[in-house]
Amino acid sequence: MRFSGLFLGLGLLLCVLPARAAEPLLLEEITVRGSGESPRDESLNIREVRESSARDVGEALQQIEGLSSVRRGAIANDPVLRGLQRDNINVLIDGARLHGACPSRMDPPSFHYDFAEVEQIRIVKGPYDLGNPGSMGGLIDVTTKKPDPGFGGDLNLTYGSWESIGAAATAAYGGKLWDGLLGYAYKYSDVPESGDGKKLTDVYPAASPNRYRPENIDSRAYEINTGWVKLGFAPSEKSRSELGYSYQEAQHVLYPYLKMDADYDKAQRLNWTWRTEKLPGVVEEVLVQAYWDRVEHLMDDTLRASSLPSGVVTRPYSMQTDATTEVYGAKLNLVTPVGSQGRWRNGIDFYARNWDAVNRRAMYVPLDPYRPLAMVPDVTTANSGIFSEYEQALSERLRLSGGARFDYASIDPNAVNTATASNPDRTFSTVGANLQTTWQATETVAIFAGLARGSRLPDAQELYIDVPATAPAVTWRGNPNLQAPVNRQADLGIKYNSDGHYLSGSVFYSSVENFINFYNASPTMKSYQNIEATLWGGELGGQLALPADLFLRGSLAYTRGYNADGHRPLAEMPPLKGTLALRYDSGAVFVEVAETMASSQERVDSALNEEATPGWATTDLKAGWRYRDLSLQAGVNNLFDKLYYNHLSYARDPFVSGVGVRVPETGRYAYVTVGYNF
Ligand SMILES: [Cu+2]
Repeated sequence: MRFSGLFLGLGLLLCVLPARAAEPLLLEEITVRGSGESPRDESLNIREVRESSARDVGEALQQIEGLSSVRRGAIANDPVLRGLQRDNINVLIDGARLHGACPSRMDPPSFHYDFAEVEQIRIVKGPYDLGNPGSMGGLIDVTTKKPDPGFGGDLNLTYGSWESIGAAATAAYGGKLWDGLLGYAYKYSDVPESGDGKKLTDVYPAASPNRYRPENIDSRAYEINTGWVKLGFAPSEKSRSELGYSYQEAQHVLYPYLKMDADYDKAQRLNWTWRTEKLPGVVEEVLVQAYWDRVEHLMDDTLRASSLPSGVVTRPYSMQTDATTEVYGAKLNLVTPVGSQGRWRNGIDFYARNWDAVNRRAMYVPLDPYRPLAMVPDVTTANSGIFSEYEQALSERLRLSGGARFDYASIDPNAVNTATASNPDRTFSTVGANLQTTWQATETVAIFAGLARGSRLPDAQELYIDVPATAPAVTWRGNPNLQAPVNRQADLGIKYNSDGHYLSGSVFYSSVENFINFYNASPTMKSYQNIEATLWGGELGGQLALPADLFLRGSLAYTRGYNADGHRPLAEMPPLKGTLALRYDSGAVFVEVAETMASSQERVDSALNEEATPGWATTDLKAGWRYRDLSLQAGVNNLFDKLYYNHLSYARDPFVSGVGVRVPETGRYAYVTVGYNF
């Protein structure tokens, strides 16, 4: 094994170099987790992101109980929160909306930035975020790094199996008046192998039109360059203005789960904020924000057998989708203190999103091959919202908060397609509200209860997508009459927190009126419908400091989804999943072994030909060492090279890229990371 040398090297270094005095970093984290966060709020800090060996933010988030992800290739994990995904949850960056362009979600929002930009990720489970429109199932908000005072920087280099490389460098200067930050990241990987030693691109039967052409089976899986810059200006200690820009270009991203691969994704983000804090007695915080982002995505089947030249295929591809999405938005938030115990937060916000996808297929109209078709017909969504929430401490131990949010939105398709005659402009009014209480019952036990209502807009794809096909092939068409779903949810949580350990448990029940469900409208038509759905479940998580610098961490999460109209399970629900990890951490050296287990998922949506998935368990091993500004880390994921399948990570009918073909998870993955921080 090519890594044995590196591990030996790491082992030698550990023996030779003096370890730094123990730093109770992990203990501090446990204390923060235990006391600072209510059971429905979670966060992932940069240490955990860095340590996770995950290839993107979506993958890193999986270590939080209640979060899982859909993966369609070697990268580009799409987060799922308590069984809800896509627009059912908000995935934001610095509070700004960022959407992917691909109608098959090859490029989910969290794909468009690099780890090295991230400081912290905040997660709100359930519809308790009123500060943004559309947090119907919850919120995942990524906070990017700010420069620390003085000169500083970071260098990180990861090398792993299948020639995977993750390299990132940032340089920053933080002055009294001005600060700035520059960053660059590069990611690359060949095609990973699954536990049976086969490439993920080598899963198709020899006769499948979706099989990779022989010369592409062993090609690169992705190559991504990201650059970013941030400028800060602080005219006083209490106010700061920040302007950030980032550009990311992904090339040659393979999606064995789908029928096409991405030629490129080009993502630009521009974000400006101005924040003033602590104007005595009047204002606790004022935030003004304006942002813009744009993603271009091109995918085709050039690498597959379906694009081999034939009577109809006269271009390098037989199908191609050229997609673009653009968002601009602004918000104004104001937090005012009320007495010594109250806090009143108000805000207005606006965003507009345009989404356009043009599809070209050789075989769609035989007499006019490659005729462009408005797949997502140049749709503009404009949303304006206003919210108000109030928090009051009733006693030292009891806090109460509540608020409401109103949104008005218009959605207008601007291009003509084969469904245009029935594509009306739509308007939506949505309401969100919640009532929450936290009761510190004893020194160590806190109880949380919440009632909330949240909503979201149907997206342009669910309303207007048009991919016509000649029967018996299946047409994929939006439903322009969809209503906005409304989630009514109840949450109960309990947290036990004592010196060096905590245990947190929560349960939720959610009833979604007009849940948007993908379904079989007829044997030759797939579309979207509003249904009544219920979801319930819970999470259990905890960390425990043991003697001799040992730490135990465990988590368990379950979600059950039910389609009350169809009297069957909801599609794409994660199975029961848990993790148990034991870690030795002296502050300078750590070693961790983690076992991740998922049960089988038998609850499937038969109407979408969803198949049951067997359970699995994998073992991950990692070790790290820190000396002054230098850190070294190595690990092996899926140590025993198990062949297994993630229930969520394959495309459902009709997008399933070959009858009966499922793409397994990756096999044994070994990596080494070197970090230098100054
Ligand atoms: Cu795509």
